[in-house]
Amino acid sequence: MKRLLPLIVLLSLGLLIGCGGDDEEPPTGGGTTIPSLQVVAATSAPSLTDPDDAGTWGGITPETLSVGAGSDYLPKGSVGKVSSIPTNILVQATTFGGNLYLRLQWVDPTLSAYPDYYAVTKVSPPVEFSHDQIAEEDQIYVMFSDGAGGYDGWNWKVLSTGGAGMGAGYTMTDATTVPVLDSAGSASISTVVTNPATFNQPTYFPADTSEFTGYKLLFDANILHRTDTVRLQIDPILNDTVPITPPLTGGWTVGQKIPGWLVQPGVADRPEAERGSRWDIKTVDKYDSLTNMYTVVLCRKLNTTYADDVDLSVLDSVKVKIAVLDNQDDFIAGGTARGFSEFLWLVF
Ligand SMILES: [Ca+2]
Ligand SMILES: [Ca+2]
Ligand SMILES: [Ca+2]
Repeated sequence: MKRLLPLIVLLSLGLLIGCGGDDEEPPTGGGTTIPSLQVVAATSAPSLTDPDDAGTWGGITPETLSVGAGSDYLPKGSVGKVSSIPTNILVQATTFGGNLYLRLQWVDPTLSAYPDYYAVTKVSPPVEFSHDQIAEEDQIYVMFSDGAGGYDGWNWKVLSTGGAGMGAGYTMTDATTVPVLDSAGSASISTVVTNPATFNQPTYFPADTSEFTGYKLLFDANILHRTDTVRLQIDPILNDTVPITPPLTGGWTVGQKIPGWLVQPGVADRPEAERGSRWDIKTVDKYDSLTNMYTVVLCRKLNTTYADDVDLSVLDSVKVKIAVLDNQDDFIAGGTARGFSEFLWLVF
């Protein structure tokens, strides 16, 4: 027992320090050790076109955060039951040129990227569609504690922000409200616009129409208006390509999807003053259908100068929590499609 005494004293001391730790002092808080990640500056700009960028991320060991394993992970009292999709998320971080770069990886067995879509219900002729507006897709919130019970939120959605290489800024001010979008810029900017319906038929189609298999319909390329005619398919009787007008021709399959939103590329390249506080986060992502792994890189200025953002440039550390939503658009609702991570200290 005598031999153990120094150890017990040491452990007790450690426990006391742990419990008494200020919430804003890494690495402990609330009696539980909070993982921390030392953010080291990069020597060159991390890629915003390649989410793997081995030159940047190959040398940074990821921190693994648990997701949804306990009520302690809830960000607010009003947020409902925690679920466990996924069970963990890998986080890497670095800085370069006054920006914070985060790389997140998590497993999601379903690429849920159709918040609004038309589906082929009848193939010949004319092709008929249903129109589903479910407003749900895979997404994350990276939540930076503002030190006053709220969060500065970076929100990435697989299609409706990520399709344009962006994340949207949100403010989470108290325990009773849903996240509120950061203030807009001087110009009204959207990363997506609706693909209008006429009698349930989409107005815009991918230019390869029936061959289309993706979920991103880009507004400024590979797009076909319903009244355009194209030479697209072989007519079996004429044995020649014939001009057709979508969607009245064959070549479609039942269940095939046409995006209900058109992605506006180039939003990330627009002037900062136009993008404003709402669109101050740039992203690049990929989904690996073999490993079911999302990889998302997010980049924002440490100090955006906007009032609705936490100024990370004056902090030596910040507490971060991540919300992972699987084909879900409701931040507050419980259920199996939404989980929150434990806290992580980013130490600058
Ligand atoms: Ca999913
Ligand atoms: Ca912002
Ligand atoms: Ca913000």
